[in-house]
Parts: sequence; C-alpha cells; structure tokens
Amino acid sequence: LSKDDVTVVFVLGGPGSGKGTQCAKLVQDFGFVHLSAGDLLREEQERKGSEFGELIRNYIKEGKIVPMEITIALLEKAMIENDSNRFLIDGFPRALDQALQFEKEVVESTSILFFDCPEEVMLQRLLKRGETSGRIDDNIESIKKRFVTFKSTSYPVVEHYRTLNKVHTIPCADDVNVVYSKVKPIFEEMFQ
Ligand code: UP5
Ligand code: MG
Repeated sequence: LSKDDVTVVFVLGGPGSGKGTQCAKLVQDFGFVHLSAGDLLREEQERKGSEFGELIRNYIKEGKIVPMEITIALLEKAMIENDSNRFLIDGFPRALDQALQFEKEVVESTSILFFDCPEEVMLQRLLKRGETSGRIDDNIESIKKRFVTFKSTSYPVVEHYRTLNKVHTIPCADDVNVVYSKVKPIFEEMFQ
C-alpha cells in the first residue's frame, strides 16, 4: 500500500482514554473505516481454531503487548478486505518497533491523534465499563498493568511522532461531545 493511495491515522491514548468512542464519531462524519487493534485481537482470540487464542488471552489479561507479527497481520488483512482508502487505526502501534515495522511493511501513517487523559479519569471509566463489558482486562489488577505498559512502552510512540510534527493532542477528560468538538475541526482541516 502507498501513502498516496491510503490514508492512515493512528489513534493513540491510554486505556479508557476514549479512542473507540471518538473513532465511532469520526466514522460517521468522515467515512473512515475504524480498525481497533484490540478488537481484532479479541476476535482472533475467540475464533475457533486460532493458534494464537490462548496467547492473546494471556497477554491481554496481563496488559502486555501481543507480539507484533500477530497484530500487524490482522491489521493488514482487515485493510485489504475493507474496500476503503481511509483508516483509523485505534490502539496501535503500542511500541516504537511496531510503528517502524508497520510503516515499513504496510503503509506510512498520515497523522496521529493522541488522547491525553489523567489516569484517575481513565481508571474510573474502565471500572465502570467493567461492570458490564465482560472484558477480561477491565478489572483493577489488569488496569494497573495496562497503565504501566502504556507509560513505559506505548507513550514513547507518541513522542516519536511528535518529533516528526505529526501529532494532534486532544485533552479528553471532558464529556464525549466536548472532546469530539476538538477532534472534528482537526479532521475537517485535514480531510475535507
Ligand atoms: N467514555 C469514553 N469517552 C468518554 C468521555 N469523554 N466521558 C465519559 N466517558 C467516556 O472508552 C472507555 C470507556 O469510557 C467506555 O465505557 C466509554 O463509554 C467511556 P473507550 O472509547 O472504549 O476508550 P478506549 O481508549 O478505546 O479504551 P480501551 O479500553 O479500548 O483501550 P485500551 O487501549 O486499553 O484497549 P485495546 O482494546 O486497545 O487493547 C487491549 C489490550 O489488547 C492491550 O492492553 C494489549 O494487551 C492488547 N493489544 C496489543 O497487544 N496490541 C495492540 O496493538 C492492541 C492491543
Ligand atoms: Mg478501545
């Protein structure tokens, strides 16, 4: 795939920062296809006959990053299957080597959205969602591990792209619609 033909926006931010929620709104207004790396991994984990099911489950529960060969293969497959040229890639890359590998193997990113959120806010959102989500990582032990991984390994991806001037940072502790009112103009400017 070439950057001239395919637009990829990486949507990054800590666990519970609202990546999925904001992507759903962008899909409606801007016709992007939303690919959540976490959702793709959860689907693969549940797929009968998957050789990675058990591994993915363990990594997610421990808040660890699944080996990138698996995630990149799932993303690449989803991009090829989707007949679109605009993708929001949500929750990936989660480590610098993943960013470099994806851009080498699949396509270079156009832009990065970074949802910046205090941990306390993310914690409350995830605990609340955990009452009904059924996600094996929406419990206090897993959430704490996810925060550690985000700070140590995933946040450096944002810093990397900042040096390339590709990052749009959005504070996201406010209501969903207030956050979106900051995201929308960025997309209008870039993609309309
Ligand atoms: N909510 C959202 N916005 C709100 C707002 N403004 N005000 C009030 N409430 C708000 O939102 C989370 C919750 O908060 C929801 O209940 C929502 O209604 C509410 P959501 O939009 O789901 O936030 P999001 O940032 O998408 O949170 P998520 O939990 O999905 O983030 P994670 O990054 O933790 O999860 P992900 O699914 O991306 O990854 C899960 C695991 O998969 C990782 O920990 C890792 O083990 C593995 N993984 C990989 O190994 N590699 C990858 O590339 C991707 C994932
Ligand atoms: Mg999500």
